[in-house]
Amino acid sequence: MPKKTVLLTGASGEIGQALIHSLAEDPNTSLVTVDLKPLPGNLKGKSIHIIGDLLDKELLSSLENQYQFQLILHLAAVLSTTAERDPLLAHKVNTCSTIDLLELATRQSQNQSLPVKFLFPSSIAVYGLPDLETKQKIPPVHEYEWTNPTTMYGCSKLYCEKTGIYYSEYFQQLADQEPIRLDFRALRFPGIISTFTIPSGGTSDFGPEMIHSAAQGKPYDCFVRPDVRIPFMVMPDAVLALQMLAEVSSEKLQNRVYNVTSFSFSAQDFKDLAQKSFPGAEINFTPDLKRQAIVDTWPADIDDSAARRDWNWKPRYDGQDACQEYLLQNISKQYKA
Ligand code: AKB
Repeated sequence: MPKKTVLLTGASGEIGQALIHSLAEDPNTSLVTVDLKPLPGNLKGKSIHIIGDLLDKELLSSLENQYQFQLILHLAAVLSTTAERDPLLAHKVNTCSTIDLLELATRQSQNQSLPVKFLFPSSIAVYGLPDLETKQKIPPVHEYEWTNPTTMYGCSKLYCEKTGIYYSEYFQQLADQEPIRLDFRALRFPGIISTFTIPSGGTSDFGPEMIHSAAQGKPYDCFVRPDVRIPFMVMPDAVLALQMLAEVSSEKLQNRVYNVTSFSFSAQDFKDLAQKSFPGAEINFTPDLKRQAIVDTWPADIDDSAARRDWNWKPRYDGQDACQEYLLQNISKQYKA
C-alpha cells in the first residue's frame, strides 16, 4: 500500500504533540510536522520536523514542491487571550496561514486528482451569547446558532470555517468544468485538558491550570467566577475526534463543521475535583473581569448530536470519574517523577 503523506501544523502545541504520538504509530503514514518551535525530546524522530513560520511563502512552496499531501491537519493558531492582546498577529497566524494552506491543498487536490482532506480545529469561541441570562437559559447550542463571536480568535475561526467550506463546495464555481476540490472538515472543540501539557494563551485555561497547579502542590488563583461553566474534553478524546472525522467517508457527512464535547464543568466543579484528588489544594477565585466576560459569551454546553449521528462520535471520557481516571492518576505520576 502506498504511504499516505500527512502534514501537521502547530505540531509543538498541545493537540499537535498528542496527535504525533498516534499518527506516528501508523506504518502507512509519512508524517511532516511544522512549528515555530522544535518538538520536545520525546517526539524527536517521529516525523520530518520543519522549524519555520507558515507565513513564510518560501517555506510553503518548498513544502508544496517536496511533498504530495493526502491529509493536512492545520492546528497552528494563536489562542483567544493572546489574540485579544494582538489581534493583527491573530489575523495573520489564524487566517492568512489557513488561506495559504487551503490554496496549497486545492492545487495538490487537482494535481493528484484526489481531494486532499483538510482537518481544522475550530472552537466554542465562534459562539457569542449576548448576556449571562441567555447563557443560563438556552439548551446546548447547535452548530448553526449564536455564531456571533466577540473575540478576534472566534472571528478568525469562524472565517476559516466558512472559507474552508467555500474551497470545498464553490471554488471556481464559474469555470466550465467542475474542478476537483479539497475536502474540508472542522471540529468545534470545547476547552481541552491534557495530563502532559499545560495550555497557554487560551481563556478556557482556568480548568487545566487549576488541576495542574493542584497536582504540583502550588496555589492557584482562578481568573473566572466559581459559577462560570463551559464545555470541556480531555486530550485523548480531542485526538480521537480528529482521527474519526479524518477517517469517515465523505458520503456520511451531512455537515463540514461539527461540535464535539464531553462534559460541562464550572470553575467550582474543577475546584471540587482538584481538592478531592489533592486534599489541601489551595484554590482561590480572583476574577479578571475582562477575561471572564469572554468566557461568559461562550455556551455552557454545546450539542454534538450531528457528530454522533454522522460518524458515531462518542467521547471515551465523559464524566467526572472517567476524567479522574485519565487526568488525575496520570498527572500524579507525572509530577511525582
Ligand atoms: C481558548 O481558550 O482560546 C481555546 C478555545 C476555547 O478554543 N482553548
